[in-house]
Amino acid sequence: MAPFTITYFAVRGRCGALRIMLSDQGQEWKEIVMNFEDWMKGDLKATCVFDQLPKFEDGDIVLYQSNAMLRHLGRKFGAYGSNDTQASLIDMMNDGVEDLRLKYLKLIYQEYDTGKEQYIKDLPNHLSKFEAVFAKNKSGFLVGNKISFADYNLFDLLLNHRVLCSSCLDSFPALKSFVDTMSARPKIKAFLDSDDYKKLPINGNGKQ
Ligand code: 6SG
Repeated sequence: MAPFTITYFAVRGRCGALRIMLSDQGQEWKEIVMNFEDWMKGDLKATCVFDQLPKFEDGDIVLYQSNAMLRHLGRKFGAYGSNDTQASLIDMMNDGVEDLRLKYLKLIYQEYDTGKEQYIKDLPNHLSKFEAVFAKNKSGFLVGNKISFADYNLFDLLLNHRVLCSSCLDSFPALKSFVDTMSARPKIKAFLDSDDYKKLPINGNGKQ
């Protein structure tokens, strides 16, 4: 049996990148799906280090915080650069992805109806930073010449943004090519085509 277990709500949310990464690395994992009613009872919440899901188990290792999970798999599967310098650069890029994810989640959960137009207007300002990194690095990955956990994280977030605004990558050829190339990786393609992936909403409030 696979050593990995994800405990989370029935959403892609903060496990989107993690599941894509596990798939691409040829891994299997178990899902424990928490519904709102059971979560509100508080028993599981009381056991979570930061009172929140997702929870990720790798054998006896128990992790909270989605970015720590990505880093864990990055170390485990050689998706954390080829040396310390690259690892630091990958951390930097992942923090950049997290900054954009937090803006996205604020829009989705707090100001969707009033803030969507402005968010889409500001988006090129954020996307252009990642476009410039790809344009400079030329390998098709954020750092070095092999895939890292930050690539999976950015890919997942860009998929969400294309749902938010289908044309948002139109003026970013390197980002568009990145998304196309990642989507075509056979194990990612199979996962994105699966019912397990498609049945889950992106976010917990139905907004996307
Ligand atoms: C929510 O914020 O799904 N965890 C969330 N919410 C429940 O009691 N920094 C960490 C990390 O990166 C952030 C964790 C994150 O891992 S994620 C959590 O635990 C709590 O705080 C977004 C998500 N939302 C779905 C949701 C949670 C509460 C309301 C909507 C599930 C659906 C309805 C209820 C439970 Fe629901």
